[in-house]
Amino acid sequence: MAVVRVVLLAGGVGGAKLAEGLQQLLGERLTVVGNVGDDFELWGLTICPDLDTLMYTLAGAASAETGWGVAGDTFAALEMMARYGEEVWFRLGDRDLATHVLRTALLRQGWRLTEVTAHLAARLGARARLLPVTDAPVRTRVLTDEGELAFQEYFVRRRWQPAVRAIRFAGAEEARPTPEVCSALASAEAVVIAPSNPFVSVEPILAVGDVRARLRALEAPVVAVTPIVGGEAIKGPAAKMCRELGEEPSALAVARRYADFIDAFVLDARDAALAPAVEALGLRVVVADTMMFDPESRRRVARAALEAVGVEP
Ligand code: FO1
Repeated sequence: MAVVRVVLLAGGVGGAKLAEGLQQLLGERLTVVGNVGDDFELWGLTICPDLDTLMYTLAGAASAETGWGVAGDTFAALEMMARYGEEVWFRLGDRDLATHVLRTALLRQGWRLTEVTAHLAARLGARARLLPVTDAPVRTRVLTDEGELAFQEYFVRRRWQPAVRAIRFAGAEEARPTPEVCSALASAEAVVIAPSNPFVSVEPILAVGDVRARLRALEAPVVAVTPIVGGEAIKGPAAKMCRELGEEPSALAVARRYADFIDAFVLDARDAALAPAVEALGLRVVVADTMMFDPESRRRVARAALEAVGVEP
């Protein structure tokens, strides 16, 4: 049987569910390229929330309640930080903390983020390959009606309440996708765009160097799975951001944002009426139930995405 290699571009929680579904079908033939725009530094530690969410989910170690962090984690270190008078709005668990301590130590020894991520993910037991899109620092900055905020300040501290006026990815233009990302894309039979937030999870990946141009030039088909169903985000602020940035929140709006580099689009069954409008963008449409709440439904959505680009796992 031919070896099928698939690359998934993904943000955090929503992307991780599809990553896990694809991993069930493809195992090590799956490469997941993660967003680093929401990375930040806290107490001298390098924190990579989306890479960690992907890693914990692929390794079966993610918290089922939140989708991020480690299952069964405790917060003793954070309680101690609070006693020292530190702000503790970012809930770093004790086990999760070990990830950040080790990552930071290895980076200080000169490892690339790509190498650190591969090491941690392999030791935890992820089967798919996990790659940061770049080893260079890229930081998502959200311009709101309360001024410009670092991504986690906007997302976690302010619970995505300030109205968004614009978003920029500091460092993305100068950053380059890693050689590992470039060769994974070049040898992929298909590329899948996860149902992650287009504005702050997928676009910071596309904004790194020439990633978007590479996808546009790719011979292999590219398919995106909708993150918006019935005009609402499956999770998080995607629909709210859409409205604040002057767009109608819909799966069609997402398909339009990606139309220059995708070939196919997976619509949710509840949005089946949008199929002709998405097809009019020149895209092949597959209509499926896109809800992912257990291993079986994750596998089902993964299958729909592969079917949309004619890949048989
Ligand atoms: N998200 C929250 O809403 N609150 C938190 O306290 C929080 C802590 C956290 C710790 C580690 C980690 O890897 C992720 C964490 N997240 C938290 C999730 C995260 O920051 C966002 O979901 C992503 O950055 C958006 O994709």
